[in-house]
Amino acid sequence: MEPIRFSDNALFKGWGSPMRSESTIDGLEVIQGAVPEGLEGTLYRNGADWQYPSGRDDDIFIDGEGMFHMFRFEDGQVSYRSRWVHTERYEMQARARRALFGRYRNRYTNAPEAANANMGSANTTAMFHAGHLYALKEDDHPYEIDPDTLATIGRSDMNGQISARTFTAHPKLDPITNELLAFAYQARGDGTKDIVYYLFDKDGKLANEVWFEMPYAACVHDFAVTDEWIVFPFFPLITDMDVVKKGGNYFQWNPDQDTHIALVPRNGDASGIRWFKGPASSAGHMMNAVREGSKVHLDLCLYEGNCFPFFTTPQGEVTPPVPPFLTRMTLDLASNDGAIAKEPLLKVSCEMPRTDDRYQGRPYRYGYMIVYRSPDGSSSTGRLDMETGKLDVWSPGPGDTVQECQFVPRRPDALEGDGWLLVPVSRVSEGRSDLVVLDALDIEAGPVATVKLPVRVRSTFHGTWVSAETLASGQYPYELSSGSV
Ligand code: V55
Ligand code: FE
Repeated sequence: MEPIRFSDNALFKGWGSPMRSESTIDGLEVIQGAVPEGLEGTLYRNGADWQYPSGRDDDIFIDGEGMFHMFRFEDGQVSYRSRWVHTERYEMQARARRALFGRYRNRYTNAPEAANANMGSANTTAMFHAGHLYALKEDDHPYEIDPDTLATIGRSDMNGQISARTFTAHPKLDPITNELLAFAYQARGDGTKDIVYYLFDKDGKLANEVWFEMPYAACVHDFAVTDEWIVFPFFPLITDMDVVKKGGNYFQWNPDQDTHIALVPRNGDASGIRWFKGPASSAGHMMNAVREGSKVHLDLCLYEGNCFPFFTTPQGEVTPPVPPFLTRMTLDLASNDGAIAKEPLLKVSCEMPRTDDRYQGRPYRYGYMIVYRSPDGSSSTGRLDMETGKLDVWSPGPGDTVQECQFVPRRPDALEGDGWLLVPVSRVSEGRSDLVVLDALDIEAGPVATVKLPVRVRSTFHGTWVSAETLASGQYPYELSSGSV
């Protein structure tokens, strides 16, 4: 067999060094404070780890096999479990005892036996809808996961309802209506311009499906929703199949192409789509979208340039890294100029934006994010009051970093912002993690509980909270209360 040795890529050093192991820890130590009463349920997180060294020097952090994590809060205790997602590619590689998949999303660089395999690593997020839990990656169908054991149940087309070849890793679960809003891009295969918007009802039945074409074969990592319009941003990170077939990057940064935004009617069809455009820019993540009369506001972590410098230009140029800033893009349906207006919302750079999920697509007051303001490489959890512009910050300490937070309402009908923030903290110097519980009303007061992990939760991208009640019933019991705290 081939020796197991990872390359000198900085990805595999320090905090990023591959874990390649699964954990089961019942009753984690609570080293500070106490788990709040009423916090009963499971935080599911998904990330990437490295099953085998690729033997290449071009690995990127968004690749790697899905490692699915759960933190179960039950009667004041928290238990942790992590499991590989047993995708088709994970299973093939486990049998071969080596990497068979090459460059990110590029099947032309796979080992011959994997040339026609499904490419999905299921490494990006967790989704719970209509009683089912899934691990998602945007280039393949969902994989269903057992919510208690994290065993992989299998690849799912949701009862034959996903005719696209792919499915987003940024679905929007409306916890008020229990609808699932989702999409698939490059939906008829690698390099295709096809995109489809999917709306599923509370029981998981397909309720709307709108196919249309993107201006180019974009990377559509995230989207946003409102009560009437679904917002699809297209940034010029574009797939060129001639390049892919030669073993090149799956996406290339095209600064001479425009940013386009399509507004698709939430309950209508493709004839109602409206288009907007502006200069090249990019983003991974949307915080929210809201409709205000004839205007749709899209709040996102915007890069005035290329958000992924490892994707070069068609000329092979590496573009300089640019910081993401929370920005409001406004699209006016009453105007015919199709322009995108831009307004900065925060001077500090930030990523992984979240809200109280009950307010996705609805007028909202609070945003939560990872803020980058420390020269020492540490990061903090922020809460932005969109009404006053005030940013509250909780920092884990020098050198330590936070991962994306999860807002949990204190009660199903709590006011907006009244709840907890669950924050995975990377104790970089100690090579292990904590899970911190903040009171979302006062994050600067510091954690109400710090739950210690003896292991490293090395990288997670996104996740979701499933209360004990939701797990039992399959439905979210949340209600909208008017106003915020
Ligand atoms: C992104 C993340 C991905 C991916 C493509 O943040 C884009 C953007 C975690 O995986 O495959
Ligand atoms: Fe993402």
